[in-house]
Amino acid sequence: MTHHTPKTMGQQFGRRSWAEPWKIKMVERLRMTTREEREKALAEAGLNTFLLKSDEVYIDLLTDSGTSAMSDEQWAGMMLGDEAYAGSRNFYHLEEALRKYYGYKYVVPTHQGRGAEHLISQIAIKKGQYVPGNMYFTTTRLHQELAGGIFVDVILDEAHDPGSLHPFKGNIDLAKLEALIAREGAEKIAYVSLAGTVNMAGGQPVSMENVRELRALCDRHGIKLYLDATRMVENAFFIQEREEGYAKKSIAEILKEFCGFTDGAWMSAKKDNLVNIGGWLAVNDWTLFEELRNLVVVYEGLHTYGGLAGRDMEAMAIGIAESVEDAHIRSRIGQVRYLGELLTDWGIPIVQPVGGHAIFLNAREFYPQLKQVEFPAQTLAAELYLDSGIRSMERGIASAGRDAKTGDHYYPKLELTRLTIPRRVYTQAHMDVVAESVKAVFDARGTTRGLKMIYEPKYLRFFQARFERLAG
Ligand code: P61
Repeated sequence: MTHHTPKTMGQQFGRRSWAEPWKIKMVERLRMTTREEREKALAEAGLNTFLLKSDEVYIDLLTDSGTSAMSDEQWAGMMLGDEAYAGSRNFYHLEEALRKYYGYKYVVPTHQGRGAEHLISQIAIKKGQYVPGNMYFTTTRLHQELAGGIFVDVILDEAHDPGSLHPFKGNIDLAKLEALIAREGAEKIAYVSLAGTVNMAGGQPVSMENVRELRALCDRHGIKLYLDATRMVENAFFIQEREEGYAKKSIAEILKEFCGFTDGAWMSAKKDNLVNIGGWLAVNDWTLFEELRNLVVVYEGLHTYGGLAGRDMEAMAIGIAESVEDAHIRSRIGQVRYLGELLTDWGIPIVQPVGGHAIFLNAREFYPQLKQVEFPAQTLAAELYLDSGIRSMERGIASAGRDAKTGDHYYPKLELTRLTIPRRVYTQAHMDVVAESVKAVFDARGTTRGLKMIYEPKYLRFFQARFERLAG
């Protein structure tokens, strides 16, 4: 037997090891399944991972949304819920945290991100106006369209190329935006919809330079700039790491500086903010705030709870403070990167550079034998589940939906399967299991067949669609 020298992770990668800045106080047991059980479960779910029961899943990488582990302090905060209908003290804690860390003046809580998207879209978009943004997000674009807006993608071309190593693939292409304004006129632009990081591009960041220049451009034309701040703390990490002049600034400082260039933000607090439910809208303009807090009463609840319990707002206020700690965000993104490094080293096609919240497998390269209408990314999600019980999410043609005018599918350049990492939930050993399962599916890719959609809902079809395997 040859002698094997074990190596720590840091040694393998030529650096000192990092570890999570927390320890585990409570655990949730996982259920393992047999291949036969998974075959049956997947068939019942119409080969759609959204329709699986979570009891049928081993490692759940469907999403990082609402799936984070809260800290003991957040749980303690849940016991301090002030469930008054109006003026709950937890709302004021939340408002204070948002003012301190994001810097906006006025805050409206909502039940989750899309509640906030609905409100801002209804108020800030007039029918027929354009809403330029750095790549679409499913719910964001839908709410903009439901309000009569026309979404226009003005992200850098590099964002649509899974192989481009541009450090800020989330940036807006200012020339594309200028061209749109020149063509349509500034009054036809509702606002610029900026997301940091960009989920559908692979969790790719926006640079401080880009938002600074974007602000100046918007000011020149009198256009408002609103931010989807859902993963803006993760975005701040990439600025600290990659942008000149930011290495010594804290995540909290970077976050506040970035938000300072925008007129307001909406948030799915289920991501960065480390809670299981919640969202918010925050703006600097009093008149806009008055309209928002009036509309929130119609759709969510009074403006001091917005569809949330007092305890939810308390957990969010505490989660916001925890989320901007440098050690937290370094270990969070470090874990995602660890998985990415393994897969990259094994020659498995993923979106590069690795983003903040997930690894995005490039299903087009995985299955070159499949046409896009045969749902390569959905196929890959199904195969991964069958192999190991790992649940991932399709982010390709099924997610993109249909063009309302032509009725045809949108054909996104990116055909991806997302392995989304919940915050503070899984260990490095889980990442090893995931990596090995992806490799097993990759090794068997030659004989894999595609899918056809046999049931298609009208809105956000990917959530409830059903599929069948194409005959061989
Ligand atoms: C996700 F399959 N994201 O990534 P809400 N903005 C951004 C998000 O990532 C986001 C929302 C707004 C989810 C959940 C989800 O097609 C899907 O709190 C950048 O989910 O309402 C949510 O926030 C909306 C999964 C949403 C999907 C839509 O997993």
